[in-house]
Amino acid sequence: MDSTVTLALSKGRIFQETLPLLAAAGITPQEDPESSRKLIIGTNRADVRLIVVRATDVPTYVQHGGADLGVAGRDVLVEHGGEGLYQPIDLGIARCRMMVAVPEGYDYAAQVRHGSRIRVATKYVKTAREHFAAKGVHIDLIKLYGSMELAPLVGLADAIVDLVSTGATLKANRLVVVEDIAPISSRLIVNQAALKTKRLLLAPILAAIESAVAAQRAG
Ligand code: PRT
Ligand code: MG
Repeated sequence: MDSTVTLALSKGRIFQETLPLLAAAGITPQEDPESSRKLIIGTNRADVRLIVVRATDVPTYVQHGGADLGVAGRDVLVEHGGEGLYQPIDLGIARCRMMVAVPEGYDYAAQVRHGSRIRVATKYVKTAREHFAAKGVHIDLIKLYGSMELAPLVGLADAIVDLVSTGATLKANRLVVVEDIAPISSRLIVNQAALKTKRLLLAPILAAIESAVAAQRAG
């Protein structure tokens, strides 16, 4: 039986904010993915390794057993659908909000009142579909892979659905929030089969991360 644990992470904020939680579980990466080109990173523990993948690929790796554990934003998990994943812990990291935003001069409320079709650009297609369907607003969805903020500025869309943390990006592009869809944070996700077959290895790691999260929350 495979006696190693593989944790999938994305570079950037998720990696940085997961580090202290791993430290609490006694796990220290041997390299920094920002400076290393390695995609598999060893840790101080011979039986624990990290893999570095795109944020949107984390649930896919964990679902199919390419990794036993992963850290992914709720935004990414909603789009993935969550099949094959156990999602035991809200880590409370990489916090932001999923929002609807429009250009400063666009009268969103009036368009909604008149029952107009609204052109919405987003990377979060499922989230957007569900949000506007629940409101009974008809939309034309334009799928993008990044820089959603640009779409309304060049007439590609009337509105965007995107993540906002400080609001600086919206402000710099003269966009304003018109709806707050949901708060977002990252969760620890676990491959459902690994949870059984690697229980002895995984249980102490999950418990340590869970108490580190509780301690962080208590301040
Ligand atoms: O960047 P890349 O294309 O490689 O992938 P990614 O954007 O999927 O990864 P990454 O590392 O940027 O984001 C990983 C996770 O962090 C996301 O899935 C979210 O759960 C979470 N997170 C938290 C954020 C933000 N805050 C955030 N502000 N993800 C993205 N942003 C972007 C947002 O899309 C917008 O373009 O930052 C911009 C807004 O920031 P403010 O501070 O100007 O409001
Ligand atoms: Mg990004």
